[in-house]
Formats: sequence, C-alpha cells, structure tokens
Amino acid sequence: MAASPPFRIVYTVCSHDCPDSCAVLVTVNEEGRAVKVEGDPSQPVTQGFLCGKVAKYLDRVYAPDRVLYPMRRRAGVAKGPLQRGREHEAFKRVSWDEALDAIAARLQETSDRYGPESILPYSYAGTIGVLGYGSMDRRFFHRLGASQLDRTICSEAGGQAWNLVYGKKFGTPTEDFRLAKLILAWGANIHGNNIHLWPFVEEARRNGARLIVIDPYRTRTAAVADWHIAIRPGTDVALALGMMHVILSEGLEDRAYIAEMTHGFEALAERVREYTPEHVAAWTGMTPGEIERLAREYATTRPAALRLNYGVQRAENGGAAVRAIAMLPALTGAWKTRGGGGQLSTSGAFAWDKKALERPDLALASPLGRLARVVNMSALGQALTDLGQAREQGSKGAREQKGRDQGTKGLGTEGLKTVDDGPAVHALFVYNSNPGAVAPNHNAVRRGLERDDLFTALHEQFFTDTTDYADFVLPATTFLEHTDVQGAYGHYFVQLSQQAIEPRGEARSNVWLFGQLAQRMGFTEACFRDTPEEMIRQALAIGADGHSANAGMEHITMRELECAGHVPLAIHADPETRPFLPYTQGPLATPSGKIEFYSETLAAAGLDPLPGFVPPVESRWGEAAKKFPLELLARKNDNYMNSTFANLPGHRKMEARTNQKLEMHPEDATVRGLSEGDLVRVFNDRGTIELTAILNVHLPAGVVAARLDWAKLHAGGANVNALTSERLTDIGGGATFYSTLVEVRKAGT
Ligand SMILES: Nc1nc2c(c(=O)[nH]1)N[C@H]1C(S)=C(S)[C@@H](COP(=O)(O)OP(=O)(O)OC[C@H]3O[C@@H](n4cnc5c(=O)[nH]c(N)nc54)[C@H](O)[C@@H]3O)O[C@H]1N2
Ligand SMILES: Nc1nc2c(c(=O)[nH]1)N[C@H]1C(S)=C(S)[C@@H](COP(=O)(O)OP(=O)(O)OC[C@H]3O[C@@H](n4cnc5c(=O)[nH]c(N)nc54)[C@H](O)[C@@H]3O)O[C@H]1N2
Ligand SMILES: [Mo]
Repeated sequence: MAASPPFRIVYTVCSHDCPDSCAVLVTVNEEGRAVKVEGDPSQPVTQGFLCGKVAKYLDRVYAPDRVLYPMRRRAGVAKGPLQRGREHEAFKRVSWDEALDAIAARLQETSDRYGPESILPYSYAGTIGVLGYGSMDRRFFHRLGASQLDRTICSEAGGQAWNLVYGKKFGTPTEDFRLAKLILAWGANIHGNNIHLWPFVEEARRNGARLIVIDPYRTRTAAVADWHIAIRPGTDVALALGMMHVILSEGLEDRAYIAEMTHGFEALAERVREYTPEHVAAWTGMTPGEIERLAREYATTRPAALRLNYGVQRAENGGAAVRAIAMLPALTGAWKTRGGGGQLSTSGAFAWDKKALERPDLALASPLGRLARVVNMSALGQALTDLGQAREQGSKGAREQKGRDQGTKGLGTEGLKTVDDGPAVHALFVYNSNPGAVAPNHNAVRRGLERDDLFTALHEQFFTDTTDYADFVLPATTFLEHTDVQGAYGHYFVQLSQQAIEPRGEARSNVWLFGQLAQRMGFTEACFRDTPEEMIRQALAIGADGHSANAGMEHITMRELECAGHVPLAIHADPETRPFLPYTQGPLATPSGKIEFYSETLAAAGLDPLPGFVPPVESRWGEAAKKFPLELLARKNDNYMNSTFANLPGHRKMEARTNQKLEMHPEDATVRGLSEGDLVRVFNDRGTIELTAILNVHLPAGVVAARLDWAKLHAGGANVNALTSERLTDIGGGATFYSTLVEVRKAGT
C-alpha cells in the first residue's frame, strides 16, 4: 500500500466480535502515531467503509482512561463498583515483574491447595483474532490443569443446531446476497450488527428483491424492510414448522434435492402436519394468512437467501429454532441457485490448526494428567457461588451446573472427556471479556465476584464493570498494537492483522501475557516461547514449501498475506466462474452424510430428533408470567459491541435515544398507569433496575425492550443482565438473554 512519506499505511483487521471482520487500513505518522483508520477498498466485503463505532476507533485507542500499566488492588479496598473515572485510585501501579510473579505465586498456591481445577479462565471474544481469541492462553491453562471454559454465551445453541443439520457452518457467500430476489432476515439485525452485508442487500433490492424481516423488535433493518413480521419472542420454531406445513401441503418442496441431499424427510413431514397456520398463528401472533403468504413467497422465489443470525437462539428453545429455520432452504432446494441458500455463519470454512495453537495434549503434563472439567460460562453466577462449594464445606449434594448433564453438552467438542465433580472456583482469570456487564444473572455474578476468598486477575484495555472486582488489572493491547491472523463468521477471507503502532503505556498482548506467566510457573515446554509470527504460521500450518496445509487454505502463503492483507479461501477464490454453492454436493459432515431433518445424534442423547415447538418457561405461556407478565428483549446496541465502546462519550451519544430506556407498547404502559418519560422499576425474582419508559407502537403487546449498558453507568449499579437468567438453551448450553420475564412499575411505588 502506497502512502506519501513520512506516513505509512498498515493492514490491520478489526478484531471485534462481528461477522464482518473488516480489513482496516491504519495510517501512521512519522511519530508512530495512528492518525487515520479506514476500510480497505480492495476487500470485497469491507468495500472501503467502516461501521460508525470503528470509524471512531482512534478515540478508543488513544482514550485518556485506557489501562496502561499493571495495577494491584490497594490493601483494604473492598471489591465492588468503583466510581467511574476514579477506578485507578483503588489500585497501585506495579511493574509487570511484580504483577506476574504475584499472580503466578497465587495460582500455584491455589492449585496446590484446592487442585488446579479451582482456577477458572473466563474469556470470550474481546478479540476474535485467531491468536488473541485462543492460543497461548489455552496452552497455559491446559498445562496448569485449570478448569476448561465452555464458551457458550453467544452462539453455541445456534452453532450446534446448525451443525446437527448440516455438519459444518458454511453459508451463502456474503457478496452473493446481491443476486437474491428474496432476502429473509430472521433474528438478524443486519443494519445494526452486520452492516457490511447491507450494501449487497441494497443492490439486490435495486434489482427487484424483497426484504422480509422476522424480528419482534423494529430494528432499523426492519423499519426499511418490505415486510416486517414482529413475531412474538421464542415462537420461531412454530413459525418455521408452520411454513413447512404450507410448503408441503401445497407441494412447493424440491423433491429431487430432498431425495439426493437429505435424511429423515418422511419423519419431518409427519411432524409438521400438526403445525397448521391456525395453530401457529396462535403462538406467533401472526394471522394464518400471513403464515401462508410468507411460506409461498419463500418457497416460490428464486434465489431466496436466508440471513439467519444469532438472535433467535438466545431463547430457551433457540436450538430447536435454528434447526427448524435452517431446514427451510433444504426443503425448497434454495441452496442450488447462486444467491440463494442461507447464512448463519461462515466460520466452518476456516480450518485453522487449532490443535497446534491450543495444545490440549499439555493437559497430560498438568497435575491432573487429563483434560480438566468444563464449566459453562453462561452460568458464571452459579459457578462462582454454588459449584463445588457445598462439597468443600462438607455437605452432600452440591448442586452441579445445570446443563452439563443435558445430554447435548459436548456435542461437537470432539469427545472431550469432562469431569464435573471438582472443587469450588478459587481463582478467576478474565481476559477478552467483561462478565460484570455481559453475563446473565448479574446479581449472582456480582455475589460471586465479591467473595473475598476469590482471587481475580484481569487483562483489559479499560476499567470496566469487571475490573472493579479485580485483585490485579493488566493492560491489554488493541488490534492496532499487536499482530494476529483472522478469519470471519461473515465472509470467506483469511486476513493478516499487522501491528501498526507501539503499544500504549505497558500494554501487552494476550499471547505475550500467557507466555510470560507460563515461564513464571516454570513451564519449560518450548511452545510457551513461541512468537506471534511463529504462531500465525502454526495456525496456518505453513509447511516447508511455504504453503498452508489447512484444508481450503493450501494456496495461502505468508508472503501473499503480507502483500495483500486478505486472501480468499479456496472455495471463494474465483466466485464468478466457480461460485460456492454450499450443501449441493455430498457427503456432508453429518453422521448420515446428508442434511439431517431427523437427527439420530439427538435421539441418542434422549432429545427430540425432530424440531418441535416448546414455549420457553420464561414466556407469556410460562407459570412465572402470572407474576412477571412482560417478555423482555435485553438487547445489544447498534453503536456498541456488546459492552465494548459504552465508556466512550462519542459512542454513548449515538445511543442516547434508547440507552437506559425501557421501550413499551402503549397498551402495556397504559394499564400500568405509565407514560412516556416516566422513571420505571423493571424487576423479577433475580433483580431490579430503573429505566426511563419510552413508548414504541411497533413492539408486540406484552414485549418490552431494553439495552445492554455497563452496570456501573446505571444509577443503581445494575444493568439489564440483573434481570436475565442462567437458564440454558435446549441445545448447546447457551445463554437465554431473550427469554426473560419482568414486571414494570412506576419508580418509587
Ligand atoms: N453494532 C453491533 N454489532 C454487533 C454486536 C453489537 O453488540 N453491536 N454484537 C456482535 C455479536 S457478539 C454478535 S453474536 C452478533 C449478533 O448479531 P445478531 O444475531 O443480529 O444479534 P442480536 O442483536 O442479538 O439479535 C438479532 C435480532 O434478533 C431479534 N430477536 C430477539 N429474540 C428473537 C426471537 O425470539 N425471534 C426472532 N425472530 N428474533 C428475535 C432481536 O430483536 C435482534 O434485533 O452481532 C455482532 N455485531
Ligand atoms: N443482555 C445481553 N447480554 C449479552 C448479550 C445481549 O445481546 N444482551 N450478548 C451476548 C453476546 S452475543 C456476547 S458475544 C457476549 C459478549 O461478551 P464479551 O465477550 O465480554 O464482549 P464485550 O462486551 O465486547 O467485552 C470484551 C472485552 O474484552 C476487552 N478486549 C478487547 N480486546 C482485547 C484483547 O486483545 N485482550 C484482552 N485481554 N481484552 C480485550 C474489551 O476491552 C472488552 O472489555 O455478551 C453477551 N451478553
Ligand atoms: Mo455474540
């Protein structure tokens, strides 16, 4: 990339947890300061533009309140919410040496005393760079024998559900959405969460495509759609099965495709018989006529592209929902036409050498001599307040984390052997995540984090809701300050992210941190001294000939990545002459080698082998609705990334209209004597928060919506996750943010 000296332009990749994984060009001036970020115009999905939040990325990198040095909690300062902007006063600056030595000593002591499984790493997707997300950290914790973390908080229900049907997560190439004549956005806030798909949607619409959005909330995507179906939360299984009912009764299915590519059609046909439009209308809040119209339009338009995102699977029945919806293009043969089919995620196409990166074999060298037990991150409150504690205190019948024994747990984890009867958690190591804000059942999480016998270390860029509970806070780099390699879950390019600037202060990358800690723990394996460059080559399995040995990456070399920044996977190398049509050729990676309408795997686990509608316990049909009749959507923000960016004034300004507001249907407000602007108390058995009511006629009656913000930025110190539960999804043990019942009253009453 050319830039007029003294400026340099560096290829980086936005590492936030978003399907778009944008190629970002960073301009660096002669003093080594980044002065501009822009989308790479040559990357076909980035197309030269950035989203509203990353366009202002330098505000984040150079924010005055970045954590720049290792910090140790001052003696006598209690754990708990600290005043915003003055967090550093609770900590004392220490050297990296002091911090690393003290943390290593404490981990050793904890391991000796309670067993290594009493140490719990907690990380998610602060960075989705391949190294930053999971590499040196995994090696470290395996070698230590620490509990493994089941990373279920986001996409596990949907991901496993999709894999049960299709074996692997492939999808219609993002660029091909421009060829569709019908785009069905199902639980997918494209405009908000996946903006780089939007230009292709617009191009399709200019060429006559229709956009239908199925979402209980009128997102910006829904507001501009040709048809917005404001379905009741958690009823998508019923709708998908109802559409199948119509498709099959009207003979709109693709018999040839079904015969060639699928398994269990007869059983599915039998199942959908009971899902008549009348029946389904009663659950979803749609009319029978609308259900018929939707089914016909979907089945008779070619190409028809489904953008299924992770919204539907944050419900108790989210696994069944994704399974049912994913089956629609299999029934109609939509995959056969370029621009048709669907996309939940493209991540299955990236065959990184995870074993080399994570080295699970190191667990054999740990004091356990085996892989450690697995703790579900979506039940962190339970893990910190309940797991193993009764046993340690000598009483019997400690309640284990629910979900581990749900049968479906472990599907897709390649037979990891898990042991569940370990110790209580005595040390927590948090990185890449802000559980004090994002984890469900905030009050339980908080009770856990406040335990004075719990040691907590954090690696962070900012003082967050979670650092308020830390014994140590360590400064982390942003993607401008370290090197990584990245795939995507919304496109098919491998991208190299090069370090553009020196780390601010004493910030260090995840790879550096866990390599250093390993040395302090006395781990002598050579892999703990690998450099990021070596680890990128390991991830790509670069061989002696300089080429990757990973399936679908064989044409990729380091040189090419360095020169171009992004290189397509083989399936997407020549989209015009060899378009990628997923699931049109067998065998697939399912047990039968076919698309599975009927799953023997689920049957063997004692679960329904076919998708069937079971209303969530926390829905209008549940017992608890008598006390808490409103269904809450505890939503994300278009201008934050989960809890990331919420501390930046410019980003907060963009969310001012809905932030810390409770959106209510006017009918639900009126019966409670509430009007626009009232301060309200939103509550259930788990917690209470105060928000300002605003009216929204587009919500289905009985549904309210609020946004995820930092807990400490709320007057009461608790955010919307004080209301959400640790109940897990039907498949995959995922979090159920969108199955939450609440009641609302005027504040002060
Ligand atoms: N700007 C921005 N971009 C993001 C993120 C962000 O926080 N901000 N987060 C990133 C992350 S971590 C992820 S996982 C992806 C997620 O991307 P999406 O899957 O799009 O995420 P959500 O916003 O959770 O859900 C999408 C929509 O599903 C709707 N929904 C909720 N319940 C139901 C239901 O029962 N049925 C149906 N049909 N719809 C329902 C919600 O109202 C929401 O509008 O986005 C990523 N991109
Ligand atoms: N109510 C409600 N809760 C939700 C959701 C919702 O829709 N509603 N969405 C859920 C979903 S889909 C997800 S994915 C989770 C996301 O939960 P998290 O993965 O915790 O996501 P973030 O809130 O983005 O926090 C990531 C943190 O990692 C830090 N970080 C960034 N890069 C690095 C790095 O390189 N190293 C280190 N050490 N730290 C880094 C950032 O500063 C940030 O504080 O939240 C879930 N919680
Ligand atoms: Mo997510």
